[in-house]
Amino acid sequence: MFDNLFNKNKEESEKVEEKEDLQQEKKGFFGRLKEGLEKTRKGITDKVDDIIKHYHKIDEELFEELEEVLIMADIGFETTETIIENVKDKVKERKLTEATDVKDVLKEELKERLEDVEGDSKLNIEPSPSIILVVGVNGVGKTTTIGKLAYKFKNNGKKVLIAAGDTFRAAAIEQLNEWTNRSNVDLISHKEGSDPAAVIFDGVQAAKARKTDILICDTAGRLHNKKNLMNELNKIVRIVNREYPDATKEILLVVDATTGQNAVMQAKVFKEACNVTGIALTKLDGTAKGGVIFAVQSELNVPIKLVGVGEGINDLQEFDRDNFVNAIFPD
Ligand SMILES: Nc1nc2c(ncn2[C@@H]2O[C@H](COP(=O)(O)OP(=O)(O)O)[C@@H](O)[C@H]2O)c(=O)[nH]1
Ligand SMILES: [Mg+2]
Repeated sequence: MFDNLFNKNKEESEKVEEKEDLQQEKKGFFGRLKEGLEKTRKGITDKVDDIIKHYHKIDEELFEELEEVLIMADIGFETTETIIENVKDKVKERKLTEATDVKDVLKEELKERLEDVEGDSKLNIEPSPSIILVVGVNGVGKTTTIGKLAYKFKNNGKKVLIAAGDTFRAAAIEQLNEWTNRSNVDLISHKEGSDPAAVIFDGVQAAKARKTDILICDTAGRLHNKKNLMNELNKIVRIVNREYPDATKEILLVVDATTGQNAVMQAKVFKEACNVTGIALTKLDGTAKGGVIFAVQSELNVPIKLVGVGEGINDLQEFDRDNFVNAIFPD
């Protein structure tokens, strides 16, 4: 009888879990994004709303306060200046006078700023075979992003292989091993301290032999010696170009949104060293400084391709500028 009772409870708790999964599903991508951007939304929209309430009519001081909010949200000085100038122009052009009208113009302007970049916001993975080289300083979320990507690609029916190019710490290889076990994809690794370029070389040979669709390469990100790091990256890029000339290539730079303007600086350093083709902005869930996305994109002129909004395997999204701005400024 107790057994029965226990089983019944178990069944019920399984039902509850199923329901929670379903709710999670229903929340969907936009819901997840909105949740992930909650701090940024509070930092920007709530303050913008306060300003609008305070002013009623549009005037110069309103713009000054607006500017302050954008700078506080780490949109960056230059980018903020441009945004404010353009909003002012549009307000004038359209002969708007009510403070409440400013919000829509600002929203429109933010979307346009995110559009203003060369290149596509889709990852370069077609046609197969393709290779994604993931670069960025330590701790920004490279390995986590690779784990999430591998899972996503695998679920889309792709044949995925990962190369553990961060040979600097044994823990980095082990961490990748755990992610690959979760998504059931293969991993090419050497022992700690070995030559990262040799790992990538082996990864490419294995990808060819196994007819892999997408090879994702992790790399080390020690920035205390910028020159060495950049030499190492150059060597890896050379090997990839030589050994896998026909593969579709993506050099994905990962930057951490919680570091604010530092993310912009890091991105500039990496862009100098290799031909970065896309940016993944991580940890947006942990910061009110999500506005840094505007600074990164406009100051680098490299498209943002992915955003990380949590530590879970599903918390990586393809970047969509309309969704992003709508999540910060819900109607
Ligand atoms: N909250 C949050 N944490 C993240 C995100 N992406 C990565 N992390 C965490 O950031 C830490 C460093 O990530 P890791 O992938 O090891 O960085 P790496 O050194 O660049 O490979 C880990 O604790 C991750 O769980 C994200 O989008 N949101
Ligand atoms: Mg790592």
